[in-house]
Amino acid sequence: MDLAGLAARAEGRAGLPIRERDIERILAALLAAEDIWRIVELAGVPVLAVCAGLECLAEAGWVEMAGSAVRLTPAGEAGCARLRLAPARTLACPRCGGTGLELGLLREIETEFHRLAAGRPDASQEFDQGYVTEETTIARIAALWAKGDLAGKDLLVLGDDDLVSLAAAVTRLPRRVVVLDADPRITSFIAGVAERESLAVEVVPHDLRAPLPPQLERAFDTFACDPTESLAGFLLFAGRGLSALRGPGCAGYLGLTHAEASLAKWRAIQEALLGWGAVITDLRDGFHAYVNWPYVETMRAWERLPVRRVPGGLEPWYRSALLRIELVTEAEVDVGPVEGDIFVDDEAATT
Ligand code: SPD
Repeated sequence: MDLAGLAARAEGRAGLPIRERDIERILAALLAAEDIWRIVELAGVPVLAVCAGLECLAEAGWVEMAGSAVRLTPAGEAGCARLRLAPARTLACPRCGGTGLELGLLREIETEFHRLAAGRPDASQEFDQGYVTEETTIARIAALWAKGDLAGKDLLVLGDDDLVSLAAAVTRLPRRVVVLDADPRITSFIAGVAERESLAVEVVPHDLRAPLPPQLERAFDTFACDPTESLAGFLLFAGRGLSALRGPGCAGYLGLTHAEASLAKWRAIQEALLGWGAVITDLRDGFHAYVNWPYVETMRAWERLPVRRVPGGLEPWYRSALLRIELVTEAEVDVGPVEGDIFVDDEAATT
């Protein structure tokens, strides 16, 4: 089998960058799993690239679909052995789940946060929402704290279906917490909980396609967000966040997947961040785990899946890296108002 040729065929079909190494990753995932969502997670390749790769592998006789399972055929198994491919492994630490953080000091906060988050709004497709597990939100807070970006700092949260603003405020560590969101269900939920629980959270209804209100520019030490993953959407969130920072030494936290972002997109993002005066200081792949959202059957990738199965149970398949960036110069961001859809590009799968 010519993997490079197969990758080129898959790339032509999907209209996405797909390399020989991506096909190897898909094969390694197939050696470890038969469930399509687990294959996507283990492969670490955009969902739509996995779909195109599996289609081409099936045409080559290496893969077959059996009910809801996706399997290597005997020819595929023999081919993987010839290529000396090993089953994909996460090898995540069982104690921290791969975050690298000990949450001991935050366990009480986590219990409190579960109580505050009860009754939260469902993830809405209109805003490309899909929130992280509550343990992940607490781990994100722990990451900010451990890096000195939480205690005594002014924190801006841009888009907050993850309820980071509430988790931050409940620690009573930040000096100020401001949250922006375009979804009125999210802003009223956060404002309601904050008022009921006497938490200092300032809630500002705001659509990030518009520049920040002037009083929020250059006013924060830290920003946090989990952007939509189209290149334009991701850079919009990152650019608005950077323009909210006071200057060098201030930091931003973002989530970035492999499920909707090829390494070509990762590169474009990293180039933009460098150009804006920021560097990536920390990158923890697979840090964020997401709760399965309720609109799988209407999301963009559904029709292209080789087997259509709604992810079951509580086991997350959608994960993202935690990126911490820090300004080393004044932010040099010039992102004006944006119109129209910010959620879809060629690699978007879950919008
Ligand atoms: N569309 C459902 C999943 C949305 C998750 N958004 C966060 C992506 C990580 N940046």
